[in-house]
Amino acid sequence: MIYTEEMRASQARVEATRNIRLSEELPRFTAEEKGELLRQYHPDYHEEGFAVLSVGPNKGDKVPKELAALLQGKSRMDTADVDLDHIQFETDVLVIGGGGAGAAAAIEAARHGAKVLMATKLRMGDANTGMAEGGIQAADKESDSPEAHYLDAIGGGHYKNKPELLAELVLHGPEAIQWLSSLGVLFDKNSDGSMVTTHGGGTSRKRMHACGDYTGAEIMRVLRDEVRNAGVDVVEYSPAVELLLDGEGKAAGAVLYDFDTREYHVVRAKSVIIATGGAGRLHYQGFPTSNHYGSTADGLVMAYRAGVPLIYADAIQYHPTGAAYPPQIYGALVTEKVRSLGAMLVNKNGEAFLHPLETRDVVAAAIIRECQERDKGVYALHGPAVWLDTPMVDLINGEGTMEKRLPAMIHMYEKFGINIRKQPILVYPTLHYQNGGICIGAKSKTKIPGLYAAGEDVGGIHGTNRLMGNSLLDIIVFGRIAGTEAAGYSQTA
Ligand code: MEZ
Repeated sequence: MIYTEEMRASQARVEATRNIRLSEELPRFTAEEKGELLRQYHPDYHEEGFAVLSVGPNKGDKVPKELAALLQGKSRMDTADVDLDHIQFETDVLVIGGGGAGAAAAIEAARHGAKVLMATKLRMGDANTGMAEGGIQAADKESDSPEAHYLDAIGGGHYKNKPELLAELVLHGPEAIQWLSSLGVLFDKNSDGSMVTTHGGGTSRKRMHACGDYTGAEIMRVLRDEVRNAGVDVVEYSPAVELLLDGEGKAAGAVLYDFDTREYHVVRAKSVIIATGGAGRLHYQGFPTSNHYGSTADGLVMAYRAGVPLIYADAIQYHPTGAAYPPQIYGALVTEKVRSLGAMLVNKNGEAFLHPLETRDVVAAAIIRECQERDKGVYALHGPAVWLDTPMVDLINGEGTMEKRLPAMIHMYEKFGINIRKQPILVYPTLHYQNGGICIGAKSKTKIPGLYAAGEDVGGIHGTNRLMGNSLLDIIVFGRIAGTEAAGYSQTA
């Protein structure tokens, strides 16, 4: 590993001052300080990064300028090349997107007797779902409750969450874990057979259920098989480029673009579910991203063009700990679970500067602040950084904890000669999640009859700041609801 002299000296200081423990003693932020921190340092608040929409259902809304360009741009299909009378596929339910939400929706729609076609931009499973590491939240114990889950999430979301959506999310939490387990997801268990649960940022109870630090990959593995078992037809490398509405303004299908043949295909469907994920690969404000290559706001754009309002499109989540070094993994996710297990965020002088399990927006803002203050941050080739003191996980929880709980993290760094059990790592916020998105009601319905949406492309569930593990939960809860509802609608259409 090539360290600069400054990084080497800083790491030595971090190691020499490893006497801090995760405790209430650490700086916490009051509500006013949080607001101040956000206004001063959080990139969401760099006003120049946003454009004001002048057309469409949400006239006057602010959106990142990269997204505004897509929303206001031309259709991604050349209408002269599409013969709408030439229908290649006919189905009851069309699911657009092959991540966790799309898969859950397709499985449930098929189980309710619908003929289902899934169209994916890349391969089924190439999605942010597979990249979510640390866990899925669900309040399923006596010491916890959906009410506590609700309060944590609404506080974390700055009280902007749509109550009916959040209630749906937390009430279905335990059922979602049972459903995934019944399909074969191997959650971590204690020796007595109970689930291992941990804290995440902003959670008052231990309710994070995990499969090591590859929770999303394990969930996606199982869902991918189940989609096939359920008899869903899957068309890969065929992104939807435009929705089709009938003469009464109801959902009627979509136009797909086949990456292999470069032809357009018309799909006629009785109901349509948008589950295309987020927008991280638009690299808002030049940030690195933890997102997969397909996250380019496709669903937001299609829904908006069809007349569906978006909500909180300017609320973007920067995960506090993206890898800042080595450059080959710049922006890759360093799971919040590392902090849940006790690792501290430390500046170059070995000082801990906040409680590491504050909500994500606050932690990200505090890291940016630390890096902006002279002599506190470290410079790590591509930009500023602070240290995440990973060896503390084994120091606090015992030798072997990292091996057991963070195998994917160990592996990611091992490839570059970095042993995270022995050396702290450099981190900086990375563009992680689209908090806002398509407006839906509690049954995943959009304002267009027959059009449903689920997953990261939906807004309102998490307000303007999501808590860790609530996204893996929402893709299952709202994916399943969308599938059930769309199947029911298709039988009446
Ligand atoms: O919900 C997430 O974004 C998540 C589980 C991320 C992580 O840090 O592991």
